[in-house]
Amino acid sequence: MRKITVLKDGWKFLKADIPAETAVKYAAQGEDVVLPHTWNAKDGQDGGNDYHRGTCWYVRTLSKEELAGDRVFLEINGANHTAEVWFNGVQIAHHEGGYSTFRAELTDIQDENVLAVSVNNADSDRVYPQKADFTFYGGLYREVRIIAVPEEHFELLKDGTPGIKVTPVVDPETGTAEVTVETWHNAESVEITVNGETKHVQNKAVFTIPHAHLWDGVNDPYLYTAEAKLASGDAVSARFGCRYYRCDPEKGFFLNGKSYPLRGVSRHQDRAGKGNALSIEDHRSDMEIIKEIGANTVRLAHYQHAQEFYDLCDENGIVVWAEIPYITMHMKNGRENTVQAMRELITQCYNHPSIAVWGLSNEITAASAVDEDLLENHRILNDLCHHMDSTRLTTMANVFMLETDSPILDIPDINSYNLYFGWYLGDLDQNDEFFDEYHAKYPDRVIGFSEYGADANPAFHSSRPERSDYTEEYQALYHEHIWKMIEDRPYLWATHVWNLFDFAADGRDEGGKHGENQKGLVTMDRRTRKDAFYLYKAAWNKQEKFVHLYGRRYENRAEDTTEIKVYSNCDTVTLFVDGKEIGTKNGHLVFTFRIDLNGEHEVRAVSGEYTDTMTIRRVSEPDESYIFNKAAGQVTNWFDAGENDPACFSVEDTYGELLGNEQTKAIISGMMEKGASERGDVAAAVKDNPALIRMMSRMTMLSLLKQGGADEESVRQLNRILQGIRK
Ligand code: GCB
Repeated sequence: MRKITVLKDGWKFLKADIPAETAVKYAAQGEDVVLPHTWNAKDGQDGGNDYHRGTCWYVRTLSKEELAGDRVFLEINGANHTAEVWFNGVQIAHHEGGYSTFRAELTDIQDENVLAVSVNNADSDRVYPQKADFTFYGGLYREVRIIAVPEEHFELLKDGTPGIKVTPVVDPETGTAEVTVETWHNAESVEITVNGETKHVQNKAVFTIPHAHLWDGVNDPYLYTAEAKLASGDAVSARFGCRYYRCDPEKGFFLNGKSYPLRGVSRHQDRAGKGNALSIEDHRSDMEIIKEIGANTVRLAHYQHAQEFYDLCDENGIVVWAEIPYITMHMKNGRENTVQAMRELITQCYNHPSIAVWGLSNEITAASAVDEDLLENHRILNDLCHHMDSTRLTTMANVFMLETDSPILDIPDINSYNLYFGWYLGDLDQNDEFFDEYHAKYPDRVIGFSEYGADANPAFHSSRPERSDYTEEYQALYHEHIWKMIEDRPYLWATHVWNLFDFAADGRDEGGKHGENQKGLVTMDRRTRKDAFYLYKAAWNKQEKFVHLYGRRYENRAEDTTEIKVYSNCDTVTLFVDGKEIGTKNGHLVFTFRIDLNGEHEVRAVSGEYTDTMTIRRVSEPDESYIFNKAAGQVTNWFDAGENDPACFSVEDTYGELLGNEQTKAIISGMMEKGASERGDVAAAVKDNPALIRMMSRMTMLSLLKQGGADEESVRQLNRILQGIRK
């Protein structure tokens, strides 16, 4: 028999970079902590990019009884980024990579034993991630377990393997699934059972399931179980799904032979106040929100997530993009770490039917050149994926600046781009144009939309939403555009909103919040669903009919008439103001009305039995609390360019023109540097990317400043300086 004990409490935590003996000696002075735990739950979420990154210790005593068993293993499911494990004064493990499971055997067990684990999230030039737009919470933030097994047992050490590998291959013609089950153990023979049939083999058995019950995404995520047992009593099992899929460059994703456009969201593993130390209830509640919005796919960014979450995806039919933290900046010493992370990801996640693709990297060319070392790293990872798994496709998420003829795009099986036109840079239409051009140029390549989004703080509102104003209304407008863009391009194999949830990026300081990326459709505490959430819910959720009034937090409006929008998956919506019927609209997802404002009004949207009500009121002056950038927000026509002397430089010149003159270049470079640093580490690292500079060069300085949230006075000031320099 196998006995699993979860080591939840009894830990002492020491926030000190000290030798193992010292940690053990002074453990009693440490803080009592309960796992899962991160030491960055607060300082990793409050901005300033100053959260504690270093070595900390977790120490626990273990009695002989807790370690009873013929062979005893320690399992750590996530220690970010690097861990060393000491048992009774001897180092028994060193693990690099903060998101995967690893194990070590505990030997020489005494009556009283001491386990000491050091975890380190400091800078490194070999362990990913180092440059990325999220907080690298340090800690033992997932379960730590003791696994006691008989002498004869299934393999536990190799890359955190589950000891059992199930490969179902479905024949589309007959619906028959051929299921290969492989196991690893130190025994002569194993008993393997699948679908009521049992075989005794050395380590590998093939089963045939006629008319297999398919794992059919959200429609019917049916799971089978494979069980393996040794004579000693040690047993392992794995759930699996019978399914097949393909990607068509013209028609997108097909699941089990039927068109199944993948439309969904991305997720980071963190929460307000908790960091990455999540409970199973946190995982479940995230899954409930994914189901509520009606997504059929999730990109589990930017690293391996908890096994519990992949399980939830299996159970709920959510197709997963799984990836390793090879992100933003290629490190020449990091190759081994990427290979190990990919080996562990595939070994540990192989059996999950929800996973459709392995992601090789994310925006890796943002802060690195496409050179031979980077290409070779990708080829090695791509080959490794195919070698370890012949059933899944590889992909990568490319940064918008990557030229579409880059040789890196030839490496993975299918392509994807992260585009933020209409947020960081450029206009919304550029998203449409990008895909149209790509698809026309490469009609045989499969392309997807791996990230898009716009930040919104639900405190900020406007009737004239603009890019970079951080209003809920701009975010909604942005997504209305993108949703339509996607609808018109069925060839996109998958699309993932960045992000379902706001998440911590301690280096950020923008949009009225410190340390948060606010592109979420839901706030980091999961309490507020921003308006854009309901646009997608209307588009995707076929089960739960609803009407949602947009703008409920935009209560005070300084205008005579105002727009009322309703997001709904019903066909008809009727609007009432103060009980009086205003009108009925037939439509699809977005229903727009205009009403007069004079005083306080109760607005009610109704479709059959579904209804939503809000209160808004006419105010004489704009409500200041709704404006993020107060200085810029107050000015409607905030810069009158007519006065400029064309013989001299001005903010109306393009960024490129200003970079072309030594004097003006010196002036604007400092300003741009400051702007980038407010958007965190990544923006600061990316700002010198030549392709980005090329794109920005075509934009006027005025539009770049506006986008960066510059106030009117500093724009005028800069303009005065530039006007003093002759062209
Ligand atoms: C990206 C990155 C993601 C960031 C996002 C953003 O392209 O892949 O990690 O969080 O942009 O919000 O800037």
